[in-house]
Amino acid sequence: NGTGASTATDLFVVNSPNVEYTDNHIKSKYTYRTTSVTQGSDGKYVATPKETIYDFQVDRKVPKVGVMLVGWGGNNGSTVTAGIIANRRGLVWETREGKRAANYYGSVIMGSTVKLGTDTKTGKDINIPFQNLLPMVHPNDLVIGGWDISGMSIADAMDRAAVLEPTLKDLVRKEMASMKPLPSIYYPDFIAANQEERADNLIPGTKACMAHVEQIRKDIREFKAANGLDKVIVQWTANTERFADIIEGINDTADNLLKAIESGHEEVSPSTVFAVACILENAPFINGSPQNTFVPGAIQLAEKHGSFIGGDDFKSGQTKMKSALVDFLISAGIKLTSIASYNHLGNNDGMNLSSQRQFRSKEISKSNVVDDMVAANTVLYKEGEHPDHTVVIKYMPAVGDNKRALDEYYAEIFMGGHQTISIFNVCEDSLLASPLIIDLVLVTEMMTRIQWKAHGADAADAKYSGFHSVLSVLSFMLKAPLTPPGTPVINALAKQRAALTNIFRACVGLEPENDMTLEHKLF
Ligand code: NAI
Ligand code: DG6
Repeated sequence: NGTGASTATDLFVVNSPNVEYTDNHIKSKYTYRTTSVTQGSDGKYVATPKETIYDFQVDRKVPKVGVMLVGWGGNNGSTVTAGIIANRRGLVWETREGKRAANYYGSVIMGSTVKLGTDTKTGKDINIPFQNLLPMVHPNDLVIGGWDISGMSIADAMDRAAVLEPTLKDLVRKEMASMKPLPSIYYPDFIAANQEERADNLIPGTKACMAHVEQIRKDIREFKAANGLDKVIVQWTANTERFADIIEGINDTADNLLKAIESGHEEVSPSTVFAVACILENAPFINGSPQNTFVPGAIQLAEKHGSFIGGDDFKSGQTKMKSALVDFLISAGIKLTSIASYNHLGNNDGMNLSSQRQFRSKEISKSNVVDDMVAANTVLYKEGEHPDHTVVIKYMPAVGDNKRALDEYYAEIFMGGHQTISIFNVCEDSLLASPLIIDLVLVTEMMTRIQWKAHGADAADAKYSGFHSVLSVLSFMLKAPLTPPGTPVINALAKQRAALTNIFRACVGLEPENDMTLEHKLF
């Protein structure tokens, strides 16, 4: 139990013989119900209901948590920092539309609710804030730090980002002026050449080496000690890098990756060096950008050390809309035939992405987001058939962080007809990404306090384990969800949210939200 730990006050208790509350834990015995399917030689499926019983154990002590952002001085880094300070201090500021108060809109954990159940008297749904489903860390309590290759204070970085209202910036500037990013590693070949000018805060060396890994580990340890933290979670919100080549003997296994870092191989990216340092330090590491930070060797290393990793690429506006809309169209039986996704933006992210190799990383992560929904509908799509899908990104300095995203969805409807849906989405990119950064921290931290074991004959001897190192439960917030090797990727937004909600519900012994509402249908 660390310095700042506190026990969360529960908003509800579960009244069930399968749930036990102790001072330190919530324990649940949970029956996981699935359906096993086999196909006979006649082509007929046989579906067999299956039950697996798990014991879950949730640590109720809420730890004191630090977040270290790689790319702290960027638009996302400075905006999320100002946002947390504003919330912590309950700030209110003037805008031309009147007063505005700090909020956590856009955070699924802080801004949305989940159904707890149905009121016995009125029959109405009782909904509670998502944050109260389990004893979670409050974002106001997060201690923020991080690295940036640009040495600007986070206050100056906030001005450079040009995202927040001047009146709000004035209220947080003093506190943020004392926040200085730690020097970082810069291997120029991985990000656009147009970023060179801001690289003035560097750890010496321009390719991977163990000294870089050790420096990052030391930074994490020192940040933890200086702030009396129980845990540190690290997130990459730095520039999009180009993809690293996957090379046999270099980054294909954990041992090879460590050797490649030792020998200074040029194909190891800065983000992979950060990931390796975090894995070795047992600090969860989340990749908010699209590049393949988690080369096979990095995933294997995380598995070996039981360290949590998650990624890739924050799913903020255009793609979040896409993973909801495509789910709607295809699950409604409408045959989506093409998606044209265009956007332009004028912030530093846009400038970096104006370089082809960095754009390519983003193009990949933005393009694969409908695959599972298409593959699941064998009525509309033949095997291998796929809607056309184009992704265009243009750098337009004048619009700054106010990204414009235009999408055209073209579909085939009943009897050869067509439906065209056009979307024009305009908003500050960093104001969408910041709450995701918070959600990723809160959920990741929570996952470090959930353990499970199979409930069987030898259950008494069985030890609890953590979830798999690759936290696919974070996928609601990410464009190209990383999943444990060999497991399916789910992009459909509603399924991603259901997985998150229902895993949390299982931990307190509640059934999944099934939306059948039979109580209102069978009288
Ligand atoms: P930004 O360009 O404003 O910030 C990136 C920061 O990273 C810069 O301050 C830069 O100096 C720093 N940096 C670059 N390489 C570094 C390194 N090796 N170590 C430490 N710092 C380094 O970009 P922004 O808008 O904050 O976005 C950050 C990342 O998040 C980008 O990769 C972007 O593609 C990704 N992203 C952003 C979304 C959004 O809605 N804003 C959504 C999805 C992903
Ligand atoms: C332009 O596409 C810049 C990108 O960094 C995006 O703004 C970012 O990836 C968010 O994309 P989306 O599709 O989730 O809105």
